[in-house]
Amino acid sequence: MPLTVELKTPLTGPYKQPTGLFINNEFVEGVDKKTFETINPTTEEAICSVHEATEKDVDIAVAAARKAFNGPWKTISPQQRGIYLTRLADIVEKNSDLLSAVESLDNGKSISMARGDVSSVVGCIRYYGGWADKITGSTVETVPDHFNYTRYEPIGVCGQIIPWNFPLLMLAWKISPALATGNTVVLKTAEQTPLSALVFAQFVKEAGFPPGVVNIISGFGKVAGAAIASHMDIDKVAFTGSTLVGRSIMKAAASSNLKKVTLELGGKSPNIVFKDADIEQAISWVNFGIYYNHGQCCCAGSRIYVQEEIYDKFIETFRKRAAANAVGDPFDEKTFQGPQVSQLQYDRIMGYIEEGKKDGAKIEVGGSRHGDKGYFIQPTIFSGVTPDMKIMKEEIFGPVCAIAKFKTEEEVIELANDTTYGLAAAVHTNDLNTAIRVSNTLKAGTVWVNCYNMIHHQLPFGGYKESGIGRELGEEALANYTQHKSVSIRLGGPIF
Ligand code: TXE
Repeated sequence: MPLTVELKTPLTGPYKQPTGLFINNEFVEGVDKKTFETINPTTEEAICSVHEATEKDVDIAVAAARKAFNGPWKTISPQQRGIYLTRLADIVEKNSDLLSAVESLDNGKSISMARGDVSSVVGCIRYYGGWADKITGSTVETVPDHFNYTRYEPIGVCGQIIPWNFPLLMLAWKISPALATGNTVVLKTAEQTPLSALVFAQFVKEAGFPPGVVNIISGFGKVAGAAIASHMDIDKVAFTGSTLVGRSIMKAAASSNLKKVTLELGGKSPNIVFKDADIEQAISWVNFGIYYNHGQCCCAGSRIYVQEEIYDKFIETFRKRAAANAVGDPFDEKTFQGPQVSQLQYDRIMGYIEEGKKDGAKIEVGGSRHGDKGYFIQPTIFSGVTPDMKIMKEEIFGPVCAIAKFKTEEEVIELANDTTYGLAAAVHTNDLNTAIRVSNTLKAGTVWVNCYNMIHHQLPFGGYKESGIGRELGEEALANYTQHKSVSIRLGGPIF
């Protein structure tokens, strides 16, 4: 199979799509010459095939990353690392239209959201480019005849496994802090969405990164993903995906070489609306909180708690708002919600909708397929949902939310924290005291007040409880990609 195919998108016209595995700055075939198709979720038809990595290819990519880590990458100054990253950000920015269009084609997200993603990708890479030469240790006074200092050293070869909901953005979140701190990477994309990362890979080479520093492979979780998690020469694995697979990654890391592990997993985030909130504003954010990216967000505000005094008015207005969300062709500029990413995700979500109906929750709006082609699901609201119902407990990862009413602040805090997850939460109120009191009590890595989904690369992001381990973004992510070394020098004086 060729290493490049000609594809076209409605916005860019024809373009050259790489299909190979990106190892050592070149696109190559897999050792076993396997390929797999990627499906357009809007049409349910194959877009093209890409080369598939197996364990043998993971070995080759890891060897390339190791060689680069021990060789050229080690001798490059932190400032130069930053220059590579900022140059990469500039090239990505210049190619925003192409990257956004490929993202919409392969993932199904609306073009306006894809553009937002690419703009965040640029911001994230540039931000970590700025960090590269500002990673400093400290001197520590212990006793007078010792001079002590600490250093932050790169961990080594990092394996990174990303999901399909934000293919380019997850790539940027993973590689940027890893490269800024001097690591090399082998990143596996999700099997549903390999295309945009392969277009991006060309820009890595163009930005001047030495061969082997960034390796990007397409492949399946159980084969290439599992090979990364259990590899004896990978020093750290970073994973974003389901809690189920997160556990298996941790087990594989533990039973191989005890590589460092960071995990960004699922969520079932509460979105709390107090009676004193600006109700129109709150509904806009609640709508954005659950339906943004078609509900395919780890931090989606999928449990909505509304204080009883405003419950009926809230439902009535929110129902109209959700029904008005434009669902359809991702390349239509007006579209807010495109198709779900795959048949499998479509079936999972429809299964949850059936569960909700069976359990006796009330459908306020939606609940069915949208159209007759593509994996489209109507924006769906369930009201009167009780804590024991599956749709209140489990991550649905689609355009479906569960609403319940509450009486008091104490009650809603208990309800909000009654989950095994802890990724995000939101509070809508005009009372500053309530906002701060509740935010500080919620067990979640991020709390938004009077807004939702306002993720920014300068702020750490990650989960309490079973939503993950470690933090991505912000200064905190640098700690996930460095080893801290203490050096203690005896300056003479008496020996004990
Ligand atoms: O995830 P998987 P799936 C949640 C969401 C969704 C559910 C299932 O609830 O409905 O997970 O989605 C790779 N060893 N999230 O099945 O399987 C896989 O190839 C190593 C939340 O798509 O976890 C892909 O690259 N890797 C989430 C990545 O893991 C393995 C985003 C994610 O796939 C592997 C996505 C294995 N054994 C889904 N099995 C979030 N936190 O944002 C799979 N993979």
